[in-house]
Amino acid sequence: MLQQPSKDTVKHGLAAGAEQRPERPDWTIEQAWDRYTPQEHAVWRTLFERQRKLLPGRACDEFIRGMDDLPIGADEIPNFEALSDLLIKRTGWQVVAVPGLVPDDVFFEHLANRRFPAGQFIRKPHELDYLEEPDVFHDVFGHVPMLMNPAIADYIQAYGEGGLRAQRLGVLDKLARVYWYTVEFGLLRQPDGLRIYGAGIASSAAETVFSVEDDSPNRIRFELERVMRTRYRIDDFQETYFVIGHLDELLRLAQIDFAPTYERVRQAADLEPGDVLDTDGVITRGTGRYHAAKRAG
Ligand code: HBI
Ligand code: FE
Repeated sequence: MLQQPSKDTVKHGLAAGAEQRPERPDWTIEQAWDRYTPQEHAVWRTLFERQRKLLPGRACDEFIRGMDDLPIGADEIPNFEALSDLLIKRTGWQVVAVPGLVPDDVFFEHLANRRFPAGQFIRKPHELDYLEEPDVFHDVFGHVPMLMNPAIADYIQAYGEGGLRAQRLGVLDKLARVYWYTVEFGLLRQPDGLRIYGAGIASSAAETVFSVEDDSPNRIRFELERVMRTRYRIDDFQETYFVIGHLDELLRLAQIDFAPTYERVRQAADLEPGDVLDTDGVITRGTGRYHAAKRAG
């Protein structure tokens, strides 16, 4: 058996999904907001309060502002229609409910059309720190505030379009790494320090602190080809975080043709999550202590 991982992460594995048969071809379901129980709203509150204390000074300004502007609070699981009403005015995005992980092509099709598929369910009280599939807390608390930002909004749409292309080219694993190390686990260099913009971090109490304060992980300047070559961990904290200088960098990334980069990356060897290269723009060289201790058991 796998050891129970200690972090609140979600397993966004490749070729995911599909143990249930969808009723609709796009896999959406009703949110059925009225059917959440008081216990489910209470789980939301616990997670929300915990992150509310941790994120100021650790999450980027755009995340905090996005959260402030949205109808997201401690008291109840947000209503997707209310979120969509505001989001659509800001950046043209909507939030739709799905049962959990959906197949890659279905996921990309939604993103390409500015629909963010959010897990309808919420984790159980005994799963506060770890779950296998993205739930409403990860998807709404983690992702939706950044969808209020025009650069991220365009970037995630481009990822959906690029995902369909990458599938045809047989390089989806490479593109998925870019999503992972930006949208999910990205850090941003603000004038006042390194800040979180990735949803996988922002929805995790322990990784919120680990990613910006611990001396264990590497923090390396984001570089497209470098990131495409780098494997990632789905069941524990990242060994390396990639840092962008500005959210507009993602916009530029959304506009370039990845095809020549895929070709170069195909020729190059994959890198392990903790590798550091001479050519890297190293911001902090991690001690590796956390993962070394885990490997030692
Ligand atoms: N489905 N609901 C959901 N959320 C995801 O983040 C997701 C998914 N299906 C596939 C997937 N992610 C990844 O495999 C792609 O980003 C590559
Ligand atoms: Fe996610």
